[in-house]
Amino acid sequence: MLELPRYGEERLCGIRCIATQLKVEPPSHSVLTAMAIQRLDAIALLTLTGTGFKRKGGGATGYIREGYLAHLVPHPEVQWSVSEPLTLDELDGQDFLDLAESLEEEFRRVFVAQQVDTDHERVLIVGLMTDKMNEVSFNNGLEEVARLVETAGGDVLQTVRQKRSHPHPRTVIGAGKVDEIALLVQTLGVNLVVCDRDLSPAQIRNLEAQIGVRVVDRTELILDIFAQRAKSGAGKLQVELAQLEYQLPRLTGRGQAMSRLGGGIGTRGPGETQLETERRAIQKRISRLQKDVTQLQEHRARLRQRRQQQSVPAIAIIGYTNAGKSTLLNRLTDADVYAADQLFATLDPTTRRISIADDDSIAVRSLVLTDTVGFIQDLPPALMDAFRATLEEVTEADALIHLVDASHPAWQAHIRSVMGLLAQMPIAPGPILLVFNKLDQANTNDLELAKDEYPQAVFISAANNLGMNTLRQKILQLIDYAVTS
Ligand SMILES: Nc1nc2c(ncn2[C@@H]2O[C@H](COP(=O)(O)OP(=O)(O)OP(=O)(O)O)[C@@H](O)[C@H]2O)c(=O)[nH]1
Ligand SMILES: [Mg+2]
Repeated sequence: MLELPRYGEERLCGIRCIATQLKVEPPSHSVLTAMAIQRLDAIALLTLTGTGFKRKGGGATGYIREGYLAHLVPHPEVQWSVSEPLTLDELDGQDFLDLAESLEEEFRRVFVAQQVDTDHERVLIVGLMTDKMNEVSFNNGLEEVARLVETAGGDVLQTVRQKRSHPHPRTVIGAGKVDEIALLVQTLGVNLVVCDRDLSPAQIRNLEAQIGVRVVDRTELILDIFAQRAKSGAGKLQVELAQLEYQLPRLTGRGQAMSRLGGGIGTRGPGETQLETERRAIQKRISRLQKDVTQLQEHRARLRQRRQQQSVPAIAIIGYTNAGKSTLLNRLTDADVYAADQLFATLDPTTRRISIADDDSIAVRSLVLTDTVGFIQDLPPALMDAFRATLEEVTEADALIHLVDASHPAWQAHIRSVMGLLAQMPIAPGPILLVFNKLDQANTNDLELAKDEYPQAVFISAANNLGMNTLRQKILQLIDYAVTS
């Protein structure tokens, strides 16, 4: 298919296409799709009838008797309009300029209405289910991507799914699906496509070229949310490092396109020189930030050492994002940490001291409790590295509370993800107390299952103050165990 420059969703491309066919039949779906993707002004599909006579050159000629006229319409459900069969005279009598102008006028009105409607990104999510995945985890993953999009401030307009044995090397999804998406992008006014898996720089480039709007992968989406959330200096520092580490290997892709554009004298086009400069600048900034993060790590280590000298046991609350970690810290201490029904509400760790009275003796024990950044499945490696200072709070704690949202349909997968990420950390964490939260919202079957599978676990509702005394006593046992073991 011919690649034409794109004119945006309020314009047509200024080209009318005439095609011929041998049978009298309306334009096929693929012809109409091509018209929509290229935003052609109109297509006239002419039917050649009669065998005609053989010309010297060989090709048969025929007579044009009738044809169809098709053009786009600014309506999300209809997309295009196809005429009844028209005679050649009728087709000839069409004022195409007038048609294109009035259509553009209508497109513009719809486009402006969409823009006024929302200043959020209008997002289409693409999910690929390969042989390795099962339906449930695939759908949970897609739902999570949708929540991430909403958290980042986008509106999910539609989700497109495809099953393939393995990802297409150039475009992840198959060519037909790419066309379908390109069409949906046009008709729905989508301005961002988000893929549920990580993409190579080349895949992003190919998809963007064929779909015509920006394409991002899951990691870029998560990094974007982190960038929005980072409030403290340390948070911003770690996010910037993660973003640059993600971008650096991806610069090559854009660089090739740039050097092709450059085409200057000699082997290095201006684009390439610029790319080199850009890469060096990024590398320099990365080393600078790495040093800052190392300093931050040392600073945190000194704070922890001081605590250890005072022999105050430290417990970190960890868990999947949105499990209720901050709500729990607020409930147990007088902290006022931001807690909200959002993914990655917390980026910066908050540490608070609490005292717990032991039910069995009159003693009161002091300890410090730290709330940390939430985990997510397949946490991007760039984030794992950049957030090492924050994550060290986890590995350096004397013990962990692993909080699980028992009301989430994927709670079992969440537990596996968190345990998997813990296993990747350079230092093995201390003993872990498993705590199921949102008892008030969880269904009975899930609670039964959780009790069966994890008989040692504690069940609470941090928001509704349920099971908190049991939890406090379990925390005391946990620190006794951690300190003596
Ligand atoms: N129904 C119910 N909701 C709860 C409970 N505990 C927390 N929540 C809600 O769950 C949402 C997430 O709570 P947070 O405390 O922000 O969760 P978090 O684990 O700190 O999340 P991140 O910082 O985003 O990783 C909030 O809307 C809380 O009000 C509970 O016991 N029951
Ligand atoms: Mg939080």
